[in-house]
Formats: sequence, C-alpha cells, structure tokens
Amino acid sequence: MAFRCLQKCGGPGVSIIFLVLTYCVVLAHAVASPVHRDPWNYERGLTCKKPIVRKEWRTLSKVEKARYLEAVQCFLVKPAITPKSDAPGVVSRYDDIVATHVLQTFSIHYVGHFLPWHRWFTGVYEKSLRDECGYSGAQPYWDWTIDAKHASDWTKSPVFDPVDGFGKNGPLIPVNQSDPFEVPGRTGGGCVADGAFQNMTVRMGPHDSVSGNPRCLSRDLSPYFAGRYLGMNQTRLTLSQPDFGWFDKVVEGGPSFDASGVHGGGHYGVGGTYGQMGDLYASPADPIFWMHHANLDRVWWSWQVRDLSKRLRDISGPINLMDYNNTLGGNVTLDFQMSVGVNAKNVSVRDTMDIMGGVLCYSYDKLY
Ligand SMILES: [Cu+2]
Repeated sequence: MAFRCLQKCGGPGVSIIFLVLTYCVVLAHAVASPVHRDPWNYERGLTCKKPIVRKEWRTLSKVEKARYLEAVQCFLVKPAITPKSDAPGVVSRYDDIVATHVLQTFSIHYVGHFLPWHRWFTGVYEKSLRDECGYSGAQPYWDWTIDAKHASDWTKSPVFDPVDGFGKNGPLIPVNQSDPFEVPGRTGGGCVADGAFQNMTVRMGPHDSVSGNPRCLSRDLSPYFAGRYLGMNQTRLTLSQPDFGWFDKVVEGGPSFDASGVHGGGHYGVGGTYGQMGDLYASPADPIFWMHHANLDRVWWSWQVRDLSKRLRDISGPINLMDYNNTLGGNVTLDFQMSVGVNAKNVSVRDTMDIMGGVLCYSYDKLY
C-alpha cells in the first residue's frame, strides 16, 4: 500500500505522513524473534581468504544456471523456522526470508542502513542456499544496464529466459479503475507461466500481510521504466556521488516515479503495478529480487573501491524512515545494529562495510 502511496498520493508531503504513520504500525509488530540461527561461517576476526565470486547471470554456463535455480527451488520447499506468532502464514524457508523483509519494511528503506541491511540480507540468502540446499556457487547478479540500453530489449533479457532463466512476463491485465497506481509503460501483471518458478506459490504479502495469501508469482515488466532508470546514465550519475549520504539518496531515489533511482528502476521495471517486485514489502517473493539487489550491492562496492580507504567507513543517513533532517532521531553510525530475524545473527553496519571482511566473504568478477 505504502509503496503505491509513495508514488501516487498527492505529492511527497502526503506520502511522507502516510509512510510515517504506517511505519509506527509496522514497528509495533516488527519485533525480531528471539530465536537466532547462525549459518554464517565467517566470524569476525577470521580473514576472508577465498571469497566466492559473484558473476553476471549471462556469463554462467547452462549447468551453473540450473544449479542455482535448483537451489532456490530447494529453499522454496524447506520447512519454515519462523515462529507462527511472528508470521502465521510461513510454510517454507523462502517464506521466512520474505517475511523478514515484510516485517521490517519501514525500518530498512529510506534509512542510512538501507544498503548495509540489503547487503547482509542478500549475503544471508546466498549463505542459506549454500548451507541448506547444497549450492556451491555464489549469488549471481544481473547487470541490467546491458538490457536497459534499448528499451525494446528489456523483455528479451536472458534473465527472463523461459528455459534457463527466471521465466517471462505475465500476460497483460488492465489496471483496475479503482486502483490509480499505474507504473508507466507496464506490459503484464498476470502469472508467470514458464521458467523455473511457473508453479511457485507466493504466500507473504501482499503489502504488510504475513498471514499467508497463497497466489502465483506475477510480473508486470515496464521496458520504459527500465530504460529510463537502469541505463548507464543513471548508473554513472549514481557512481559520481561524493559521499555515502548522497550516494544512498541517489540509489534509493525519492517518493515519486520521476525521482526513481536504480533501486526503484529494478523493482518497477520488473514488478510494474501487479508483480511482486513492485511491492515494497513482499518484493523478495520474486526470486529476481536477489539478482537485482546483488547488482545494487555491486554498484555500492564499485563506488566504495573508487576511494576505498575513505569509503570502507563512510556511512550516514537517518535511523528513522526519511528523517533526513534528523527531527525524529539521529543518523546511523558504524555501530548501528541490524537484524534479519531468524535467518542469521544480528550484525553491525561496520560488519558489512567490507565484502571481504567482517561477516562477509565474496567478491565480484567485474565492477562498474
Ligand atoms: Cu528491500
């Protein structure tokens, strides 16, 4: 609901008030579970000697792609570990991880720790596929700048391959008159009918619901949106920001379609109006989420290595949602604690600043 309001409810003022109100409601039931699993091998202090290497989807072999997709399918049927009191509708480990995002939505977006939290979240998912589903590779990333170069190429991306990939767009569903939220250039909205996830059951969401609403995976691709916000121009603009505060703001963008950054570009370029990727709460329900967020993380790391000694410690931005003037609280520091619920232990922002140190141990084959 709020993602929609972010874009459509009469300008930023109204949107922000709505968001802050929703934030309070979400916070009230976002109390992290006391049960913590710790699948992470890289305890602080251990050096990262052999980082796993994240590669671009189209550079993986047919077999590597299949192994990755099989691991995700395994995770989709592993039994959940989230207590029913936290999220009554969880059935699978995959639901656990989507529920974690749903329950924390307004404490992990438009805040200083947006990028650190999503870096940790993606790393925990990658680690879970390896530890619990026998996957031996790294999380692949999706360099969408390649597919967004010409808007007409968007739907032909190998990521949407119906045999080796995540499946295509859903069939076109007209936007309901009572639903004013229309992503510019949307072309689908129905169930994904091919690829590795054609029979997937999405349970978390829509929006802030964790009670379990079984439905199909849907996509609503917008070639226009992708072309406008995921090209090299937008990526270069992002990489040219002088400090973390500006960098994060340009990645996340503002509360309207016109002010989108690369983050919103991927969410709306794939999810449009009716796909899960366009749902700020339940977006990880589409397995493409991880490919998009791995690439956002790659953009951040590419920015960090341009001035590593400074940027390994550069963090700022509000603790509270959109509180860029610090009227509700302070800014995030390296000591700020982050939780991914039952999926892994709590870590600090400091632990996640280096992809080959702290609690992380991976690298990218290529940077921007
Ligand atoms: Cu998110």
